[in-house]
Amino acid sequence: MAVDRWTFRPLSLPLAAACVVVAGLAACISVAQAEDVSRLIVKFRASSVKAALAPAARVERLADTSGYALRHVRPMAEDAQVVELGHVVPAETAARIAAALARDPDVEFAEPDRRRHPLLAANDEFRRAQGYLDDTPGGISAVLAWDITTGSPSTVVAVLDTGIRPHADLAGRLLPGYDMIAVLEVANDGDGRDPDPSDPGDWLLQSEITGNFSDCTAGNSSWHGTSVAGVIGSDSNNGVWTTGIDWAAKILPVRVLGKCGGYDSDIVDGIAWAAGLAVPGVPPNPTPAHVINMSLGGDSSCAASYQNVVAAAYAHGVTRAIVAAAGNETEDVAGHSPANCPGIYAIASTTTQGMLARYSNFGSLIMLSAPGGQFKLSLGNEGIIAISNAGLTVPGTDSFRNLGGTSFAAPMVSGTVALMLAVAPTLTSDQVRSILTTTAKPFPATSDCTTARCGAGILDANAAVRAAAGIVSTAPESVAVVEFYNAVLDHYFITWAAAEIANLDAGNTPTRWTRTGYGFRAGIVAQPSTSPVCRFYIPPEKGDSHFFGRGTTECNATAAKNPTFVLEDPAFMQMMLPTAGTCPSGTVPIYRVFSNRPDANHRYMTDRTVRDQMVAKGWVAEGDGPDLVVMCAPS
Ligand SMILES: [Ca+2]
Ligand SMILES: [Ca+2]
Ligand SMILES: [Ca+2]
Repeated sequence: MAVDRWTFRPLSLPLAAACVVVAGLAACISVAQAEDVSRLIVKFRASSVKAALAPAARVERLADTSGYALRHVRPMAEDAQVVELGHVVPAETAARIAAALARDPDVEFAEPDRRRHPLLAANDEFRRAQGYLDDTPGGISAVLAWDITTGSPSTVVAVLDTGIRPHADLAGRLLPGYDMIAVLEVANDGDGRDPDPSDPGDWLLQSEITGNFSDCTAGNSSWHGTSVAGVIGSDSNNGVWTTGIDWAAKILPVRVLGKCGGYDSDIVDGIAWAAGLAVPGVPPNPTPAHVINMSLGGDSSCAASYQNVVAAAYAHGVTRAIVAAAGNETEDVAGHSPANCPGIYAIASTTTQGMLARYSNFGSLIMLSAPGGQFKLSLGNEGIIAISNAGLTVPGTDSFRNLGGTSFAAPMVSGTVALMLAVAPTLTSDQVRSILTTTAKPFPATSDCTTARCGAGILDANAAVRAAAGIVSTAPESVAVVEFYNAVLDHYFITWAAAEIANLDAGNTPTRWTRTGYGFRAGIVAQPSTSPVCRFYIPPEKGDSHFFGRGTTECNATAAKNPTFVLEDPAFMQMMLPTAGTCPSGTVPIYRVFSNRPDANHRYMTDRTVRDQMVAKGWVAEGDGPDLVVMCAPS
């Protein structure tokens, strides 16, 4: 049996491990989902034969008899009890669990502990001037989306732009980022590439309009990256400055634009780095971006370097949306890059009335429109009010500006995708694109926009977020388990928990874990046919590892033989067990192999060929029947 073998701990995840130990996985998933439930309210019958037991003991009995992972949290008024579920589940699932528990003779009633929300109305200073956030035909209805989520700090949005100023309304939101500008005269910060993406200013004096800069126009610093970042994710409901679309996501500033713009070589490398791909001479990005915003462009067809990097970025798996401004030339976007590149979300700009903004590019390559303001209007709802900097050349104090351009339409989409990923972190890029286009608001009858000119419609953040949440709740009982490998330790590890996956992807571990590309699906809510798969943490002095045991028999045996093992979760997954080594229909066999080394490790997989390769390397197959099957996963 594998249960008494010592193994090394495959990873150090202080945050995740801690929350697993104390509260089950519910606390580990930093996804704000208004429609998800982690607790129940249970009232036991005063007349029951178990009434003499303490509430915690009655909850334990109820967990035993029902098969659900339940933990007593605290007593409530009127003798009701707050009871924690093992996992965050959709409200409908919680209702089913509650209904099942209510059938227990000891239970008077059981119900989901739902969260109620005020209709969030941000109190920021300029909120009322940010009409594009409103639920109007030309607005993005973010105000309604915030009743579902205001975002997750686990989501990373890269802003490839002029760099960033540490504006007070971005406090706590900025990741370190990188300055990807290699050419000194463009960089304007005295050096080439460096780890500081601060925006030193991109002003151009008339005397500088010569040589490489002869096609540029003299002007003051734009602080463009700070404004774009502010549209996506200003600190919100903090009473000052502006309201962002996502209130929690992290902004990853990648500086690619300096004086007179930026070079493709830097922008392409910026995309690669933001997505988590290797860039020669640049340290790896520890926090790859789920969304990449590029409010930049120029005249050309889509260059091969962009096509390559966009495909590679999506293939790498973290990045789900690469969003680009369509451009401000009142021309077909087909001639403007990178918005015209395959896989890039090309965003046109509409007015508050739902008209195509008079500067906006258009055409059949536009995916979607979003409000982008109009140029040269005085302060008012028609502009995009965004945070900025008061410096005309070098940085000055924090400020705001009234702006217009497709540069500000694109971040509306980026911020919305961040909200979508907060409620549905596993959405694929295809799903994100499909949701955004199918939920877009139709162009008003009076609009000069058609789907041939302005894309599928006007961004509807509310409908998109609700659709994203719906995708989660229609398939709640099966999650993707991701396998990681650590080449230093030669260890494997599996998890489905979003926070753990993000930590591992981000490299927040002493040694690097990478995805193997393998995995399987797992149930997380108990069904009559399933058995819990427990997750033990083996303390450092005993091996420092994780072990996943199948069913109550193996889990109990493991705990009995190894009292120092920490039972992180009695039901990390819910799987079916094989009968005489045969899995039921609708499931696939999971194989388990043991490394058979002092630095013990287990690997779990569905691929028999991979299993046999591991066995050929000296690993030992464990399981039932002639095929040695350990458990059965949803197919
Ligand atoms: Ca530099
Ligand atoms: Ca720099
Ligand atoms: Ca604010």
